[in-house]
Amino acid sequence: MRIDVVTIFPEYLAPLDLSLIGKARRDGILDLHVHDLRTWTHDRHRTVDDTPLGGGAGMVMKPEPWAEAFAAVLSAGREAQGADAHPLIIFPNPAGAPFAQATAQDWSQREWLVLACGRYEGIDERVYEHLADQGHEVALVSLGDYVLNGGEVAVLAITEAVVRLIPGVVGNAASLVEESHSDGLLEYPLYTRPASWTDPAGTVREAPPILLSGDHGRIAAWRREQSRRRTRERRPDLLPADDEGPAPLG
Ligand code: 6GU
Repeated sequence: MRIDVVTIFPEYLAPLDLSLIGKARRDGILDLHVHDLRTWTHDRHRTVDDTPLGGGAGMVMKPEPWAEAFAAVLSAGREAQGADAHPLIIFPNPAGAPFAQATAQDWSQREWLVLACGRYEGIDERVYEHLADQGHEVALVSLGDYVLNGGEVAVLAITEAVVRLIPGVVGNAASLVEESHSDGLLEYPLYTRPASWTDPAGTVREAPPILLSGDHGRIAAWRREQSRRRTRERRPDLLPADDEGPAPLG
């Protein structure tokens, strides 16, 4: 997969050299290119923003540097990926559609993503219109209902969520099947040795005995019930409206 990131803070993306994403790059699974938007400015101050037309607080990103950036990045990408390569152009934006595990699954199968980091109040709306007119697929996505200062942190999150789903990036493919959100529920509680642990306050804490029983059928049933209970408590919005909850006693 090729990923291009356009930002005014290229240093913000330095963590993409680390850990699993860094390894995917070194292994040739991920071809990541980070670009400084100011490359495509032409004034002494390398200006990328201006005041909002119509008035109001804050600053808006000017369309010209973005249009030049996309022309250059898309042309270099086509050079590398082949003339018929089609990028998905992604704008992290608090006003976007929710980014979820299903989005990550979908995007992990694309050959080319272009992630464009807005800052300030946002990017001039005509940039999106221009890209759509050029026939490009454009997506605006949000990480959740809160506001970040720019798209960089969202790009770190989106890149990690997507790249770890590419075959060969996470060593044990089975761990991708069992984790939270992969089946629409939160993951069950996890335990490791020692089965009996005395915490620093002196309390003896036993792991659930069923996990030591060796009965894989009963363990799977227990985990499913734990997943459902945890999801009902923490994220009832994820459950079907008709979910019954635990059967009443007696
Ligand atoms: Cl994707 N961008 C920004 N700027 N703020 C956000 C966000 C994205 N998701 C939640 N807040």
